[in-house]
Amino acid sequence: MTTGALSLVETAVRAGVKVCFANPGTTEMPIVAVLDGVPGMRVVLGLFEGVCTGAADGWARMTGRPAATLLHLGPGFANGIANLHNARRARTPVVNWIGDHATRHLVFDAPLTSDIAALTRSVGWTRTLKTVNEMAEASLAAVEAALGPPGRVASLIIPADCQWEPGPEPLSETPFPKLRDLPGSVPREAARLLLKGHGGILLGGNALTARGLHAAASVAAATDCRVWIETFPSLQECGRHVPHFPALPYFPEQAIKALENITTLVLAGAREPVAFFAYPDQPSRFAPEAATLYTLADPDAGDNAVLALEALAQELDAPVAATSPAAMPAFSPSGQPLDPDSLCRTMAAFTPENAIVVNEAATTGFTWNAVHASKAAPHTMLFITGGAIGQGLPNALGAALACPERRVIAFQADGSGLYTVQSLWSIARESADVTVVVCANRRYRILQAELARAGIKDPGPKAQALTDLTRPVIDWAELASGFGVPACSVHTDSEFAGALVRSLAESGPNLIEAVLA
Ligand SMILES: Cc1ncc(C[n+]2csc(CCOP(=O)(O)OP(=O)(O)O)c2C)c(N)n1
Repeated sequence: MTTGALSLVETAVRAGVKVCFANPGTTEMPIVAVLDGVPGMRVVLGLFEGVCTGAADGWARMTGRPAATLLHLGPGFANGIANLHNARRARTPVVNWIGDHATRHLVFDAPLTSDIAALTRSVGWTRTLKTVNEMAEASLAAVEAALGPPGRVASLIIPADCQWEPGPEPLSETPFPKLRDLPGSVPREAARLLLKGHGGILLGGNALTARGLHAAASVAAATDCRVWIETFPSLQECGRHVPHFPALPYFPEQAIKALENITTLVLAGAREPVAFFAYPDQPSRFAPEAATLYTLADPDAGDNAVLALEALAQELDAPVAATSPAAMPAFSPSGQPLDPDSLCRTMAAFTPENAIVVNEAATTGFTWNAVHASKAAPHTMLFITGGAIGQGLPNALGAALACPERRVIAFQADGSGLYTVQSLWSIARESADVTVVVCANRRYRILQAELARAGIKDPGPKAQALTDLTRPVIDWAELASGFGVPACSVHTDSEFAGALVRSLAESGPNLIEAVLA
């Protein structure tokens, strides 16, 4: 019998959804029961909903196709919301299937009843099913909504009776996102503005492929403009083979300084740059007030930023910019205790070609982006877009399952990694090719910097306690082996180099705790 659950799942598979990261409960059992009958759907258990949502985000960033999550009512969804927030900011397509009580049961306000739609609406598109007859059509509608463009988080709230009753035949459609075509007047105007001099381009969103970066380099060569990359990109091609542009700095005073001489800022796949946080006596906007902001490709309208940059280069008759690949960094370990710079330098020397670097290394990750990523072999970087920490390890899981032929390096700050540390178990269970590098500075270093910026030169014991991760020291190697991931701890660049080379030579997961002095 085709149940509503089967209509839902089979329609999603035919629409191109190939994986479901799940943490189900009783209200999702009819869906769980049909999964074995749907061969095209891989199912992965996450031990916390933030693992499921972050893994779906990682999968979708790498494939451009939505992954599904299966979550248990309002509380289960709420546990996954931080990484859905990150997915929303990255414009990643994700489809959530959230079970709810059977419609007749809702009136009794049983213990797990809550306003699920109030939660789902905060991160995107929402539809609450009323009857089983909708199950196939709603499943397809959710995939279409997720694909956009722009990509978004789409949630279906599915009462248990809609899952278990006899359902409609599955639909057989595979939707594809249709990016918006730009009129020729848009690159023409951007060219005119940039030719006036003192121009800048801010790249973001889908501009950060090799093609987009090369087109931006051509435009820069033809107009003498500066180019920056948005501070928190969702996905960026990096390495010696592509032109290197700096990220717009994180702290307002540095970003404002970087843009101070700009009279035009062309936005290519990026929004207007604003401060992550407001500070007393600091403006929120980064570009000078008198500067013209011109949108070449709007990421929220689903514009193709690569084609827009190429059209701009053509408009300028800009020759293809010659890129001289950065030199392979000479690496000779010093045997000294690791610091962020030597850790990143060592990693750059050994990052394998075509790797995926999931960068949630926080302050160490900024050093990687600013100095070292451009010297490494060609790789793809996923970054934390929405600022909600706990994205890195689940993203690495999703990316590794999406691209089994590529090595994933989960470049992970220790504090952030502990939010979704259960990801290690799913990584082990799925034998994912993930090398986790934990930057163990044993503190919330960025928050210590923020305290100093707030003028607290000598934090008291309470402020200190809130940014310190010792007492007790967290033993990452023990944690990892508890979750089934082989692990070691290193203290010097030579030890780190050895451990990294060994890990990359083996299939399956591995964790290296890199203890920072
Ligand atoms: C979900 C969420 N909770 C809390 C924060 C606030 N926060 C920002 S960074 C940070 C800790 C960063 O420490 P760590 O990950 O160890 O990196 P480090 O700064 O030491 O490099 C915290 C708690 C946040 N951004 N997101």
